[in-house]
Amino acid sequence: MIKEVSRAMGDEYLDYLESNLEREHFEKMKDLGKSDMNKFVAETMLLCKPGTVFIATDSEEDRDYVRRKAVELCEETELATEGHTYHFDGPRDQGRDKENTRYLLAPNVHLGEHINYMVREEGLEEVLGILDGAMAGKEMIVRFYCLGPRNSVFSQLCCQITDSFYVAHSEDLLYRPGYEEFKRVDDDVEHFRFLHSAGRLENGVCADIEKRRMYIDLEDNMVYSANTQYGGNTMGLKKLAMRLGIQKGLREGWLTEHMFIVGVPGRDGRVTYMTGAYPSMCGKTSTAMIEGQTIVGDDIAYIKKVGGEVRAVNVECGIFGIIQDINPHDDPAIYSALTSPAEIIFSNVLVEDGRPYWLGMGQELPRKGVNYAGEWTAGKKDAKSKEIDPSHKNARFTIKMDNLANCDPRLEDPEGVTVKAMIFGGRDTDTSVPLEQSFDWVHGVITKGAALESETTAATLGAEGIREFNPMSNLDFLAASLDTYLQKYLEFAAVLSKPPKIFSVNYFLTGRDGRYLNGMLDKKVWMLWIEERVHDEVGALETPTGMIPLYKDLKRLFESALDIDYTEEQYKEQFTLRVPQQLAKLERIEAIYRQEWGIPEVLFTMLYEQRKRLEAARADLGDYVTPLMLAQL
Ligand code: SPV
Ligand code: MN
Repeated sequence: MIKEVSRAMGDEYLDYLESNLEREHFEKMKDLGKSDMNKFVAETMLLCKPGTVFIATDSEEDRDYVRRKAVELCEETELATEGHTYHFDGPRDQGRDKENTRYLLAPNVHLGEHINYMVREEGLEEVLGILDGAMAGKEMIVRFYCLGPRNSVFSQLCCQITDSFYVAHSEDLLYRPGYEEFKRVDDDVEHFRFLHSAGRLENGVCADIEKRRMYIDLEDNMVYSANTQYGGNTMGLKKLAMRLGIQKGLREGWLTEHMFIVGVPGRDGRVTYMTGAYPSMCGKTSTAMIEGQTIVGDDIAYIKKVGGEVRAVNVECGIFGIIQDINPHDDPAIYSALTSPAEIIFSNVLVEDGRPYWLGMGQELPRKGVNYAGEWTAGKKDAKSKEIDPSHKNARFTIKMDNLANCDPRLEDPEGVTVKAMIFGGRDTDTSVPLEQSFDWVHGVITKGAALESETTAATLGAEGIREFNPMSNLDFLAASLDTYLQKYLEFAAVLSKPPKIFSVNYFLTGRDGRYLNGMLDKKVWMLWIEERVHDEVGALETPTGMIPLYKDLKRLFESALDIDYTEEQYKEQFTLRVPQQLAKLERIEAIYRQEWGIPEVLFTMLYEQRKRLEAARADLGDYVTPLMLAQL
């Protein structure tokens, strides 16, 4: 086991590397000059027993090697357009596996009802056992990256070891190179380490899926991932690093959030930056890509207080985005990027004749091709007699941000961008209005963030369409108990004279006939309203749950932004307060927090006050309260 080896080897890791690495690779480790990294690489070699080892620097040559090997080893296949490749994960490996993703904790540490964890010693024994010899006959790749812009207070150094060239290639597109950055910093700078092995492969996919494990060792800033290929389980720097980032942020007084960052255009050429947290597959990337805006990030943000302001950076510099429903009408910017020559990996799409196809792409799909389930023809069924979609709902694309025409010029700004608004959104078919501002920071953190619910999607394995509690859209990644997370969140902006304003959005509200009440493009109007609201340029109507837009402002914005005649009837239906549903939600949320320990009392006070306001509105105006009724009060 890693621990025993380290005791036996004392300071001799570099000697071990010298004897066991090819000269060229040994020189790279020697030049790096980091004893912790020597130890990590040597111990992983002893544990995983790879056939060969490739140490990658930031050089174009090394990036090229990774790209080439991914194709040579058939982890990726070239498509007709230059730079495009595709990759398939196994049929049972198409999303994040929440059940087998666990924190490893000391026996006396508990993180509450909603977080998956196990005793550290047991978890380590199990996962190290699985990884023992896992790279036999394979090449082990060692990659150094930097989360956040380089040379910044936000920079977080990471080392990824993997035996998958697809994983290494994806991370090369998604993260900033970090070899030179590692070289530059002191030996004791905190870093995150990730070890992944796809394990035994059969026909190019993981053969031992039942031994799929993602174990996060919070004590050691280290994550183990085995017997899986799907990006969300394997790319250490994505959701696995997010957990280590959450832990570090809570310790140091900053936030790691499941948020996009966008620049929204306003009057006189100003750009207002906002962040938004939505669970996976709820419109986060498409909101970040709205036409006219500039994108800083689509998935993960580090958020810090700098000089009395809230500032954010994109942890990543690429997108691992959902491809379904990207078409020239709804997402012209991404569609155009995905159909132009550039370095792009398509995963779990349908491929026919060298071209990628996906559901909702705005054209008819071929009736045959190849997908993650093998040769595919329309109507093909799986072992459970369920029809196999041509492309998986969680099929993805991986692309560097700077390939996008709307990439924000401040993506690499070491100071980040100033956040004026934070938005929380979920997949909620029956309760919340499409857009609402909270009364203030505390009301927003609690009733918009901590009370967020959303229906499950194909981004994680398991049933879809089930309403789940998902505070800040971050529940899957929380590396702390809910009480600690909430307390720190509330405190984060308490000292600021102008904290970001908090909003909620809901793109999925349905009417009585079950049809969505909003079009895919309406979110552009919501973003523009938020932009004006942040600058106090529009009024709002107070409701028991927050502040909603006035009809006249939405009418103006629908017309100017989308050339749509937004009717009063639509406004009324969309913005009617559904009191019974709101009350039921409060009850659900309160019951959840009552099960936890140490939840800040203010949460219960806020929920209680909201309930009282709703009950008063119901007594005066009935179950369904239109904006007009409220305006006439
Ligand atoms: C998500 O599911 O939230 C994603 C993709 O952004 S994954 O890498 O699977 O986390
Ligand atoms: Mn995500």
